[in-house]
Amino acid sequence: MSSIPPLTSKEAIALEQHYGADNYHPLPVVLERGEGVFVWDLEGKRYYDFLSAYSAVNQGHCHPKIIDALVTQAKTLTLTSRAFHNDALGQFEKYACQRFGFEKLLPMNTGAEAVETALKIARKWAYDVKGISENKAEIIVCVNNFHGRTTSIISFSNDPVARTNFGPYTEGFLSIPYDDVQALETVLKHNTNVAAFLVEPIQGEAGVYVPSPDYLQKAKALCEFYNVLFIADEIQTGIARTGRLLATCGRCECTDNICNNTPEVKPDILILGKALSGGAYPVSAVLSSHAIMKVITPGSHGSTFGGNPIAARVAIAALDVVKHEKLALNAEVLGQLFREKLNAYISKSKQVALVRGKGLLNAIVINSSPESRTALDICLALKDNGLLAKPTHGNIIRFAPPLVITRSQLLEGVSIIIRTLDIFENKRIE
Ligand code: IF1
Repeated sequence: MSSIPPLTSKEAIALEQHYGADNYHPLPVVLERGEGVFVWDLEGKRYYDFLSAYSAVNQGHCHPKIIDALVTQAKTLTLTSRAFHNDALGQFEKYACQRFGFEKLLPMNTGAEAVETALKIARKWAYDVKGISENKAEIIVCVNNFHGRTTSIISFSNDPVARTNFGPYTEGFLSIPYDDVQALETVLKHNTNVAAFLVEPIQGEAGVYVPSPDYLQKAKALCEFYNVLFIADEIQTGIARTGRLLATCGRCECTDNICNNTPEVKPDILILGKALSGGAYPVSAVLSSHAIMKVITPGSHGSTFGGNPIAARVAIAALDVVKHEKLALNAEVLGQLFREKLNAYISKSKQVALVRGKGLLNAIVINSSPESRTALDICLALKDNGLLAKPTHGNIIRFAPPLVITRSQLLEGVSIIIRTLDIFENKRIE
């Protein structure tokens, strides 16, 4: 038995406010338990989780197969460091390489670490292979990107809250508008020192911004032409979230023809995190080819926890669940249904301007300023009505339920959303 007495939600929030750093502004709900698409607060109220821990819990909360893998391995061997081999890492590396269509995998823990790893690989490749002179390598990134919180990553963020007063910043990044092939071509033409182009297949934090259908394919072709590595950050879009195993569709797992309209774009470097573990454990990875990964040599990169046996077993189980439960297909089909239902609502709505997204990564844009608190107020009301979601800006709400959601659960979620939006329909719009 734990010696900590049970808390009310109010007490739990007060503890965090008193002892915790103030780096978040969570909705006032204290979650205690989760199962599938549902989470429960300390008072026993049940909610639909339409955030899925920012798409980490694609396989649903506490998926029994993933938790089994976690518990079994935790009772056997937890951590060896990479000073020794362990019997799980190689199996995970083989499984993931074959599944995603790559030759080599470098395991890390968090998304930001994997992004850092990809940037280090790209820079070293630029010097060792491409022949760029020392310290001159540049990496192209996009305006409104989100790739994590480390000092180097925030160095190329344009979000003032994430960036201001954390300098001095890491140099060597060139920023171009997202979804702008011309801008990419111009930078590539005028800079001979470019190592890589780092891009999110859909910009999540920017408000689930889906680029033009041929953007990634054209960007990849330009990168090939200029001998520049194409790095896809699929930490949020990967692992079936957008209706395919990867949003870049590196390996399509759908059994029918729903992917035929999407051209395959194979990144030179693929970054995965979040749902790679189904949210049960921090697991991230960078995948690439022999030719690129060979620039990493003993001692040049690593991590105490990266590639540990629990992470390896959990990731294999999490990827198995995606395949066996056909989560990509479910995300594709139910994502279409979600947008269809909300579009029908929007056609009669004065306050919701549009719904956009792919698979089960969607957002609604409200007719309100990005600085307003309308989206937050709607999320508070959604919470009262039993559905959890989070604004990305004052006027955008992201909806990303676990991909194990059923059709009837999705429809119930939609009806909660519509019922809640209706309450706001006649309120004054800021
Ligand atoms: C937070 C956003 C989501 C990511 C992409 C790398 C990372 C993330 C594309 C870093 C992380 C999270 C982190 C979370 C908020 C969240 C987020 F709203 F900020 F943009 F998901 F949409 N690349 N995204 O989305 O991965 O190091 O966190 O494991 O509070 O920072 P991480």
